[in-house]
Amino acid sequence: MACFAVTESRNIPMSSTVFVPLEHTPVDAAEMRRRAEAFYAEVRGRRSVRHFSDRPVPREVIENCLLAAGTAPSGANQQPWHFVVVGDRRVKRRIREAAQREEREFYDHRVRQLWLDVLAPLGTGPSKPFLEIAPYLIAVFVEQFGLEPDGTRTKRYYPGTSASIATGILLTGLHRAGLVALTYTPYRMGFLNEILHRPKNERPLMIVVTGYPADDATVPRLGKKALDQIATFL
Ligand code: IYR
Repeated sequence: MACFAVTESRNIPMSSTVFVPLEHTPVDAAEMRRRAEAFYAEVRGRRSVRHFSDRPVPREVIENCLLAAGTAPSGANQQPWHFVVVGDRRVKRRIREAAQREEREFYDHRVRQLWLDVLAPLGTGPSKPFLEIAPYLIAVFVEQFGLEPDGTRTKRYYPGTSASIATGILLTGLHRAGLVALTYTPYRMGFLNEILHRPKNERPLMIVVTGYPADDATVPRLGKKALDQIATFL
């Protein structure tokens, strides 16, 4: 039976959600400091890696990282994300070919000198061999709107924000598990819907390339901003 809260002027239907006690283990301040420090030490070692080994990765590791990603908060708890995990060689090859077509267009015609200057320190170019070498490509899709079987569109709240938070947790999980990853955004990504058979209410957000690093992997020497550059305490 529907439940109503009576206000002065109208009846507001209340959700039938069951509220349960929060499960939360209190931590004292010293332990909290230790944990926060340890977490920072752990995540500061994460790097975007473009040189992968083809060494296979246990599928359960990816499954657990995706379950962790799926715990992310989302607008109205709609969980507006979908992850397509590509391990199949032929599909990876098709993605590489399509992505390189887009990147050639980008690097040859679209990119402005300024952006080339910004990208230059990363050493990127139109060739993307890692898309075939890495054991898994995780294509992240954002559900932009709900699609009922009869074609009706329903609203999604903050879908891009929500899927991005989930992807952050995914990246942290992969790093924690001992893998490396790259957040790869081809210049245009529409080809991912076609190759991976995703419906038109889903927009590709990025490809998370993951696996073990190549033995001779290198990364650019880059810095991160200091705390006072990224945060203000009032
Ligand atoms: N998608 C291109 C260009 C590129 C864009 C950004 I923003 C980067 O941080 C890195 C690369 C490529 O991957 O080469």
